[in-house]
Amino acid sequence: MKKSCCLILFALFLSPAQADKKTSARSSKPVIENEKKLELLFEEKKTKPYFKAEILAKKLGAPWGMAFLNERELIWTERKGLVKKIDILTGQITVIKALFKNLYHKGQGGLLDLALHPKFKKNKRIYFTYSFSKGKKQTTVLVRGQLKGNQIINLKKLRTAKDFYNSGIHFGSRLAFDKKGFLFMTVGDRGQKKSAQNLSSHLGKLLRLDENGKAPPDNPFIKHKKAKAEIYSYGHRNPQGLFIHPETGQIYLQEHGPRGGDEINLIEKGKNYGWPIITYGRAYIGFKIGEGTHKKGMEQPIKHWTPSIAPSGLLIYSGKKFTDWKGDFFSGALALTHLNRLKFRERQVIKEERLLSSLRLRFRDVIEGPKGFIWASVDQGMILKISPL
Ligand SMILES: [Ca+2]
Repeated sequence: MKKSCCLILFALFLSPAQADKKTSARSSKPVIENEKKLELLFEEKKTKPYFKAEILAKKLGAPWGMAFLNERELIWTERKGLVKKIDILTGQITVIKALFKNLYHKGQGGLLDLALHPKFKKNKRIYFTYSFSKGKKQTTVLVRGQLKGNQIINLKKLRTAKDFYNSGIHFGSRLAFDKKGFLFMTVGDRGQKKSAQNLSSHLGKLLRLDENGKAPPDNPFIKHKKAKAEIYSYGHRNPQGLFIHPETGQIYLQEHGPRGGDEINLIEKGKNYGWPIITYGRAYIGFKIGEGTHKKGMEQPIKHWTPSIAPSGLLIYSGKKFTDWKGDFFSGALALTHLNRLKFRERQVIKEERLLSSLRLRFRDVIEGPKGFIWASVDQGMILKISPL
């Protein structure tokens, strides 16, 4: 009421021509009253492409997974169990009410990734993964809810990764939809190495699910009596990066190795990615794990890092803002605190660059926004915007 009175008074002070201009601008596109100027954190002016990193939001919890709801609003999870969104033009942050039952927020556990349903615009459905506790044990679960106003309603558990263990580590997990509408979900080995090779367990696997969390009938182990029907690939340690290429449909999964041996894998249906039988890493106390780096019937990564960078979110850039970076892989690095960039030719890395390493930030997630800027979240409680200079 007050606002409209002010607008009328304001309009009275304008000449008719000005008033018209104002009205037409308002009707064609909403006017942003206070477009927020972002705080500059870093400028790269030595090696091309020149770019800058600015702070979209700070003093947050640990932002884990992010997605754009539309061109203006970015939603994210925080590990302690919060969901928030921000208007990227005004900087206004809104807490989204959501209740994640039995959330285990300790060690590496907590609220993890989120993904919007491919038809989110119509159905407002959002999927989340989190660490779920039952007694003294925990596992990773998948839930789905609906965004209504500023809350998530009808939260329902769709999938519980079997089995439960008492361990604060290796929950995974990332979510990604493919073009056909199937949902891929990574689950870590929970520190139970052998589980990654055991097809009757969901641990150390990439799962392929329908929109209701069920195994589609063409999954690779659907007819295998003792195997979990949801499994798509196995032999993974702790996959915290997953990206499905929007054009080629190729699935890339990124996982933490032990000491050394972090990997990016190009995923094929039903294949074994080797953990813990083959790895380029060693145990933290130095002894050898498994049988070496290669074995028949087990897949090789397309990239591995020793020493470990501890890769988290994964993005293959396809936007228009950075033409030099088109097709490049961006990985958030936690332990070695940088944004990792890889350029591939065929399946060979021809260039690796460690961006923003002087900031010493634990990069958790990295996504491309609708306009081609790159957005990264860091465990220090910030979300950054990366744009060309
Ligand atoms: Ca492997």
